[in-house]
Amino acid sequence: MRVAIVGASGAVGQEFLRVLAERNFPVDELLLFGSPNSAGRTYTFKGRDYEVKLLQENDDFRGVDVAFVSAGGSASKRYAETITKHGAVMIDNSSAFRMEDDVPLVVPECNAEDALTRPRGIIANPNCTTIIMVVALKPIQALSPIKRIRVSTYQAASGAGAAAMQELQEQCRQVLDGEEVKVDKFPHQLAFNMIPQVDVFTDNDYTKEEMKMYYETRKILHSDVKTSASCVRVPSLRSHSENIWIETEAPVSVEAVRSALSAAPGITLVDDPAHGRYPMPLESAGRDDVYVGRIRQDLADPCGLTLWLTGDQIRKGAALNAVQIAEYLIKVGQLK
Ligand code: 2RA
Repeated sequence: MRVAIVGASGAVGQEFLRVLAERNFPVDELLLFGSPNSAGRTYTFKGRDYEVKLLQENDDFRGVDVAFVSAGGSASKRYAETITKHGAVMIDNSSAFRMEDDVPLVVPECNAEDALTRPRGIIANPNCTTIIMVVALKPIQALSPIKRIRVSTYQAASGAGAAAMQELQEQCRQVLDGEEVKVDKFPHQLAFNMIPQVDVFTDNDYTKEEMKMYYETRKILHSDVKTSASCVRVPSLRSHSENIWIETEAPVSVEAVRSALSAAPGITLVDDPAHGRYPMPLESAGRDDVYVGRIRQDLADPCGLTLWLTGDQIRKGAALNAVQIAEYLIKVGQLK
């Protein structure tokens, strides 16, 4: 298979290389693309060096079977035609196409079949916070439809990219060394702080990140569920966390939820409060699964449940989810 990675130097681009190698994805030929800043760099994949080519409007994607794209929304929009015109399946990590009717928005554990119909050759990867939430909610939805979701996120620096992770580490050092703290990738100092803003504010005073959770969840779960999200950037390095309150149509017991989640793909249940066992971002960082715990009845709502989860934003929240979509297409014979 001819595989392309667009945005190869970014945090997600680098994770694509690791995930493809670890999962032994059938790569016969690999092409790396990037901006003028990253063109010319070399990266190693399975012992071979590959040079990043400049992404431009030409025929470089002729013969490419699948392109994993993570270079930002404007690059995705600008180069979608270039990437797909010779038949490549474009799996796009940006928000550019997620809510378009003719672009499926896919989390394989929830709606893999949606990937089969893609008139524009594009499949969108949802936002990381949505992905890790719906993986945990899908098995509960099968017990009783979910009417309402309230969620507070605790998002790691990794969500803002590799340079932002670096900035958090630098800021920590600057604080500890008594130096001036430099702020560039975040709206405020993140070190020893929390910022109740991820992405920009929209007209209703929710941020774009919060509205993504509202709209994307409905599209993936094929449901008119309403989600009210508060998204917060916290000073952890990678792996997002979420506290979720859901309201189901009929009451669902904690035991039924635990057993559904234990049997569900992509989830590790860590829910043993008596022994202080619950998911934490340090433990889920670098791992594939979404970790779920603290499952309990909502004291304020007889049809309500509360749960806590952590999931690696770069992995399941981005690169791994995209690769799993491609693996599904191979399984059903839509990618050779
Ligand atoms: C963030 N969700 O954490 C974003 C990345 N897609 O900033």
